[in-house]
Amino acid sequence: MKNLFYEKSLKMTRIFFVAALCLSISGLNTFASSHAEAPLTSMDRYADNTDVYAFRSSEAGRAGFVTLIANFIPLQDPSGGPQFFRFDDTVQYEIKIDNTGDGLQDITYQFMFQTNILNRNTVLGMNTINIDGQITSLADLDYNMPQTYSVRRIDGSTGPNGQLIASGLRMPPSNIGPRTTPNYETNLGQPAIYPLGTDGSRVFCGQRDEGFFLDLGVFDAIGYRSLAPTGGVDTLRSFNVNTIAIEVPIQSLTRNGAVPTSTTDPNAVIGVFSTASRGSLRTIAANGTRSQTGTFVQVSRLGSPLINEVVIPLGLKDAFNSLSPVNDAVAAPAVLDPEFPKIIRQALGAFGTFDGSFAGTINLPPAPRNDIAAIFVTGIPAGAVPGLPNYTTFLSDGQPHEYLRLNVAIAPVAAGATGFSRLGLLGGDIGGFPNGRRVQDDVVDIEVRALLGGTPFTPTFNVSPNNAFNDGVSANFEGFLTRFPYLQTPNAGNTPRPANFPATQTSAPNEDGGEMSYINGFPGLSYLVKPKK
Ligand SMILES: [Ca+2]
Ligand SMILES: [Ca+2]
Ligand SMILES: [Ca+2]
Ligand SMILES: [Ca+2]
Repeated sequence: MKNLFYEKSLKMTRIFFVAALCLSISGLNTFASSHAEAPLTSMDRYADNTDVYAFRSSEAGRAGFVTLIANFIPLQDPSGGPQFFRFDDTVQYEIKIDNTGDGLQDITYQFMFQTNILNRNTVLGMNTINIDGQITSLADLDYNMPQTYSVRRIDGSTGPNGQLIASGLRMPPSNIGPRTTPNYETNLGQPAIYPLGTDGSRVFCGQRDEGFFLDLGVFDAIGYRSLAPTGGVDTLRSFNVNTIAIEVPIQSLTRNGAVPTSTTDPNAVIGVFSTASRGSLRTIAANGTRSQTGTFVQVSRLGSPLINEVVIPLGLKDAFNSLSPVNDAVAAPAVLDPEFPKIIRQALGAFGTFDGSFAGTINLPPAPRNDIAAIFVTGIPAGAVPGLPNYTTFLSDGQPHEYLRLNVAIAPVAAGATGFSRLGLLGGDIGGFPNGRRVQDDVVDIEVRALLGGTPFTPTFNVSPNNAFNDGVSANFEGFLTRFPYLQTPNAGNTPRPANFPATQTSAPNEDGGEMSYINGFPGLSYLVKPKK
């Protein structure tokens, strides 16, 4: 049934698109969609885009390639078994590229997953003891619920059904723990990197360490511990995500099918975003089975980080997740007069930082914020940033289209290399965000500074504290790989999770009256929660 639905849905893509267009004009409230930052997606995590990355590959020997990554299924506790984490067989996951600036994808990489169950008589799930209980290869029979996937490329030459470029690729299991999945990266992670076609492309789908790093205390009334680059808490430390990563030659993504040589070449800029779609009709049968049929409807969408979180108003968040970038004009008012910088001003004016290093008034650029629009919805025109090499990330037909914009003619700057800055463009490094997004880019600090006007686009406001914000977390705790798929080995289940708070913190009351004790001195045994009702 799924395959039939799958084929049918592909044919329906265009019909859906026209329908979506009409709906977006007729009334936003008819939309339903999701992402953890939005009301509906927060309840649909298997279709929840968490982060998109797009960058020139920095791995040795891969200079002619672009890496595109879309992450899903946030906040995975590595020990969350026995089903653990796999992609949703009923979700259509896609990475889309607009290389013409009209907000419509010209190239789509479409991923569909299928779970198989070897032994239905076990009480366990993803793994069980079919042979010896250890999963030491992708083909190991103890991998009891192996998931495979297909990759389809849809572009102008393939027609709406696209071209199947791979099928039956086996996902690695989640990193279940040191007994079940020993030597995870060697046995299961690296073998799950597959070649695609004959042009050197590669693909990886599977669990990874959560590479997004920030202090989520920011959502507690801008609870910055300080404004320094260190001293915060990598709140997402030790969590995992599910990753879809693809690495393809530059010329397979550009408008003219060529490798651009000039950083001001309009053909050099590509727009990248990711979506997840579900069948419009979900059936829950009395025998316990569930199915989805009907046209695929987009329920999650992501380009630049944090836009839906901190720019799009609550009442529009679900709608934004259902929109194509072609229709982003409806969200333009939120971009031109964003609320979040005002919240920062208000909260820090009232509370300051935890360490008392900052308390005071922040002056903000007045609306309309054309600087924000340039950074996020049209791209940066050539010559717009004095003092930096001339380049462009401009990609727009004049309308706002929110996605990552990557100039593929700009040479990659690897983390640690000369010229690298975690602040990307703001740090004088045009190899990073908002020129695409590398895994190491500190997008939280970059975006907060941008929202406060602390950029060269608004010189009057490009002063401290506007251009000096740090959330105290400047790197992913687990680090990154220097090779595809760049995101680190997933954190293993069944190992006590390290603390998400400084070791100096000893105890704090729980909201519901329980008592939370943090045990220090044990790197693994970091906290206990004792509910007291
Ligand atoms: Ca296009
Ligand atoms: Ca085995
Ligand atoms: Ca991490
Ligand atoms: Ca930061």
